[in-house]
Amino acid sequence: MNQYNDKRSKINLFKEYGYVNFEEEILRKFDVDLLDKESAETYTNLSESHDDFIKDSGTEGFINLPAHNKNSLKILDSVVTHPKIISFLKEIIGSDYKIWDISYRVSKPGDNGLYLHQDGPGQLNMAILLNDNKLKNGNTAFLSSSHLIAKSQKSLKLEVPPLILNMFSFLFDPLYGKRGDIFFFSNKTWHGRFANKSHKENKLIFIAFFPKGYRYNRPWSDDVLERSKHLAIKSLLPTKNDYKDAVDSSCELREQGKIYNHKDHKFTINIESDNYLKNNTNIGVILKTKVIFLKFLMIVILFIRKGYK
Ligand SMILES: O=C(O)CCC(=O)C(=O)O
Repeated sequence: MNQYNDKRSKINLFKEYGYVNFEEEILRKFDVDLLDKESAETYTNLSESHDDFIKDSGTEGFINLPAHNKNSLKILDSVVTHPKIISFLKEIIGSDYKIWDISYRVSKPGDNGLYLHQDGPGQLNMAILLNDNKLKNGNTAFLSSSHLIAKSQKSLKLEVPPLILNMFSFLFDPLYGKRGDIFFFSNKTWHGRFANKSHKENKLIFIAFFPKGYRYNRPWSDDVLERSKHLAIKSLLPTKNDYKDAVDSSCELREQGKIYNHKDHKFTINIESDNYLKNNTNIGVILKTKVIFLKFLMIVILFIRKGYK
């Protein structure tokens, strides 16, 4: 069962599956074209030795998009201040959130994909699709509803390698959509990336939102903050002071049971609590079966590796 034929509200779908395609016309075609064209140009011209260049298990791209692409801030401003997006964010992440990362990612033909993992607590990613993708090729893969599993993926030793993810791709659901779509996923949902066996690149922009009091990576430069000063997005871009006062959102917090809670936090932090999960959610038989099957595969891999030593 996946959500693509499910007609319930986006908020309810997100809470149940751990991801949702917004399927609303939020971005104008003109703006998507501009984002795509300028990001691709920056990526082509950026030196691989630049701090912002990403070369990571098959994906490439760069972080810190507004620092490189002067037009992007205005376009992203129109997305994150759209009333439908604001009401979704408020319900899912709480009323006081910040954007700590905006990156451009390209999965190239031949990319072998990315292992299944979780990210730090609270993180909510928005993806802007820069091409249609209705197949499983170079796009993010999700184990549906796995954000509702109380134990961490790490503690269950289920960080499945890309080979297994691709061999048993029917277990996972893709980040599906068409060019210009807005997609959200909880970074607690077990996710990785399908191999790119096509001849086309899969490109998107990731915007990483974090709830009040959390931080990630580094604050925005004075240059980006200055350029955003007449835009509403400015209040969402963390400064050096926000960085100083915040907790680093890392997987270690989850492993150590040190989740920072605030009364303004909502779903993305609530799902870090065993009590919340016990009282509000239910793990279905399909998910349980998939997890048991993945565990079995991981034991087989361990066994084979030992045999080769
Ligand atoms: O590249 C992707 O599709 C997934 C990226 C991802 O898993 C991550 O940034 O945590």
